[in-house]
Amino acid sequence: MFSKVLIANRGEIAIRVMRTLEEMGIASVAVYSEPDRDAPHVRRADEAYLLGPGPAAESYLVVEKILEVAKEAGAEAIHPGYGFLAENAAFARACDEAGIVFIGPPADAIDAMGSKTKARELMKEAGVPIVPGTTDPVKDVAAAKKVIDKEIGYPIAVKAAGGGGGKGFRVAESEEELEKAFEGAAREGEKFFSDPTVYLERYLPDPRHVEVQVLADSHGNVVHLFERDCSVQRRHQKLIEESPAPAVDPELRERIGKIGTEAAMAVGYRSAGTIEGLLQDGEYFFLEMNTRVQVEHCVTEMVTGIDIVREQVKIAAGEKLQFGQDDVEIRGHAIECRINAEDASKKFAPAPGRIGSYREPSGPGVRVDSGAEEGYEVLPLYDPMIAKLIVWDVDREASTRRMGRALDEYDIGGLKTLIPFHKALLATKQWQNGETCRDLVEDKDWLKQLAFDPAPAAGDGEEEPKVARDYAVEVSGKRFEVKVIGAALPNGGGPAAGAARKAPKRRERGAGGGGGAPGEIVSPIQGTVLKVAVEKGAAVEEGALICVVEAMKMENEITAPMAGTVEELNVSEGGAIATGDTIAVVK
Ligand code: MV4
Repeated sequence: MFSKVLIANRGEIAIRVMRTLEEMGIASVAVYSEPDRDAPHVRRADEAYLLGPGPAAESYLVVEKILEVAKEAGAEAIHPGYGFLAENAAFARACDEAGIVFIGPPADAIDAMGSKTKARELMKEAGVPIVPGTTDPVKDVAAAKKVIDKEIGYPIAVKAAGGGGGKGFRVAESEEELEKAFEGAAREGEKFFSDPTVYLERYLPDPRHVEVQVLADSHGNVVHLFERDCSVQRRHQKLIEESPAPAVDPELRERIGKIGTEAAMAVGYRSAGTIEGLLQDGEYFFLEMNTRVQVEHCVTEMVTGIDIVREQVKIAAGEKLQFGQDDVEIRGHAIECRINAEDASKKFAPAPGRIGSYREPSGPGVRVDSGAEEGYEVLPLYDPMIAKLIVWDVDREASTRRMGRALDEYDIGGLKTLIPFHKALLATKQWQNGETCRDLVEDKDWLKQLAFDPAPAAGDGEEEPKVARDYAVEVSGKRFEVKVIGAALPNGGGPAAGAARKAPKRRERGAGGGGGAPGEIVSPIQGTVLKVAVEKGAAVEEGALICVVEAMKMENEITAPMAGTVEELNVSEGGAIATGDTIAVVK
């Protein structure tokens, strides 16, 4: 098993992965962008390293930098989370070449499923039912007209071959709309995936989005963890997910589960993956495969009791699945609501900003996977999903009630979130009848009732004066936490700012504000004393080296806060030291 894993992601999923790693006794390495310096995922990790500026293209997507950090930190594996590099075959290959385990599928499986036409062809060959349509790209509108007239008919779905998740997806109700749909899909494919290739599918009028979670190890074992229904979505953004799917009975469950495992076997899959499909009138069609852990994996964890991330890590380490298909049981019903910083009454417009008050729901059957906290700023740079609220109860009705209760308990002040939308949607007849709610999420009048009152701004700059303050410092791009004890400086910069100005290289930790006795040097970190530079009774200059403490493989110099005599010295070379210990007293 690995001893240290890097998480190439941010927010709730980075924290989600770290939780599992901690339970497995594996150290976690976070990476972060400049605006994420103080983000919860950074503080949650055992170590953290700066990648670069805010834009993902300069930080979370920089393959070389991430691999460099993994090597420097000594991480044996990388978990990509979802989004960013999770389905980037080149990244998976670069990890292989660098001798670092990519916690995910083989790069070839990512490639095979990344091309939607190739995936359809593979699935067709494997006997997996696909939505009727083409498995080859369609070169132009004239060619499209031909196949539609001969084989598929209208309405037709035009989809980008490099697409997925609804990007590059257009519908033509009739031949008149074909050209526009074709060009729209091609343009979007070019824009998002640098590939204007499109293919055609019969457009199903009112399907349900039903997907199957699979796990495959490197010893040929494949199991499925049943299905999730993700039909409540808007502009292809899933909003609510649940397991089991309301429209799936035990017989259909077994059938689509088998489709899932067969699809995984057909691509030589390994790790956790999802087979997305459409369910229409009891017929199930393969749509695409997601070769990553998904946002909505949690509902499956709640009904099966299986930690999907833990299985991913074990599989990546070469372990065998410890259970077979017959051991997997589905129990009760789980629902997930995505808590996005968005305003549903304004076409789900992103609503970034600073969170004021923040209180998470808890109690029986409630799980919150969050990347936010009080004072956290939701940045327009990244995904507006700040948390996921997941509940479990014995059945769909009880689970819905529990979700309502948990949403009521959830207090997020200072910005607009989807909490009111979720409350309203779960209260509708459509949801209670297990409908897809497709019209509802587009219904302007219905959404208008969710308008927010003009909210007072979050109380900025009203922080209480603190005796102890936590600061983050970066040394060669690696992040350390420093607790500085003492009152903040009147200029508001805080003791660390002053210390940093005075001694850019030799940081004066724990000495800045003179907390406790003046001249008392308190250890800001936990570690091992590598070197003691002074003797008891020695005269020292301000800024003189007292000792060197090694923590997290970095050497930290502890210096004298003022000139004087070393009256007390409590450290010796090779000794252990804890945060808050008095190292020495200089008078
Ligand atoms: C479809 C479809 C109808 N026919 N494909 C693709 C991406 C995913 N976000 C939804 N997608 C759809 N693909 C064909 N051939 C309808 C959808 C669809 C949908 C499906 C189930 C539940 C809700 C949906 C909302 C929008 C689009």
